Amino acid sequence: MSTALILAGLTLLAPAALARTLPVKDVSASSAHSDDSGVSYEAASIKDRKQSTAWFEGDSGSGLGAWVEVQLDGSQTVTGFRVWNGYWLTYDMWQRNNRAKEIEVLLSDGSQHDFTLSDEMKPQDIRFPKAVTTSSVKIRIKGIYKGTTFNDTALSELQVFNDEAESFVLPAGFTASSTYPADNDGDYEPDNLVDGVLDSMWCEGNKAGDGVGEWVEFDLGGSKKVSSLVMNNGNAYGFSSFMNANSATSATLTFSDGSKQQITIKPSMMDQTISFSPKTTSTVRITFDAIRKGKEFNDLCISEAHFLP
Ligand SMILES: [Ca+2]
Ligand SMILES: [Ca+2]
Repeated sequence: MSTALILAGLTLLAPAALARTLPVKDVSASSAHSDDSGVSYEAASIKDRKQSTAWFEGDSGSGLGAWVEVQLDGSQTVTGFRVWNGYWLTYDMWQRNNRAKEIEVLLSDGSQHDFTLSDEMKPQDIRFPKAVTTSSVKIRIKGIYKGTTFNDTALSELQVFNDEAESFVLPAGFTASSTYPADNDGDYEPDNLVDGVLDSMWCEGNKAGDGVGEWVEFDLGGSKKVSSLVMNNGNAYGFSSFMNANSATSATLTFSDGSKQQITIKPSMMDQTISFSPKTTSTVRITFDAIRKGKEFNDLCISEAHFLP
């Protein structure tokens, strides 16, 4: 991911990482594409917490001038946004469809900011030169990177940020016992646990095991209070994906003073909050003690996980 540096197994979130994700109330677009089988790539797909679903403009050309707009919860201070450029279903489909290059960002006060996106299948953080106050963020496509097969332009996901502290304990970095190697669907690095996206995940990469004994450790970037773990267990892309991969059913939390607590995890991809005895700690390691086996893949995946104070 563009927000991460990977150093000898330690994944660090970039220091300038955007901080608090702002809720989006509504999404609209100049047009949306429907394919021959009736599948629609509507504007709402840019805000559904899935990187594999996209808004596609439905104009007759390559999409120059097409726009998508998110409405925030009233007037907000905004410092930037994160965009998943192109169609992230698979790396192959990302290459075959257009990606946005030059974009014009229009705010509710009528101001306009121009940016150039890079042509890579990584979430991109875009910062305004200084904080802006706006109730909406409209992205108009001014230039494209051409796909190899199709002439439609896609954006898969968008998050809008300000610089206030995140509502959860945002980790400074991660270490993991093992990580599944990147493939045509993307990567499985532990920073996928805190990207707010349900179909990006950390998966353990121990070929011999089913996930029992594997661990992921959160570096909290200093001493912080934690009292619960919010999780989307397994592969939370959808029900069949969830059933196909391993999910966790119990784990041990190990804190920086060496103390431990055991937690029970529901084998469900839905949001769950697991409370434990509050602890002030600089690291939390989650070691998985038991799993529910998937039908197809014998790897343990976790889609989202973060600690609340
Ligand atoms: Ca999406
Ligand atoms: Ca995720």
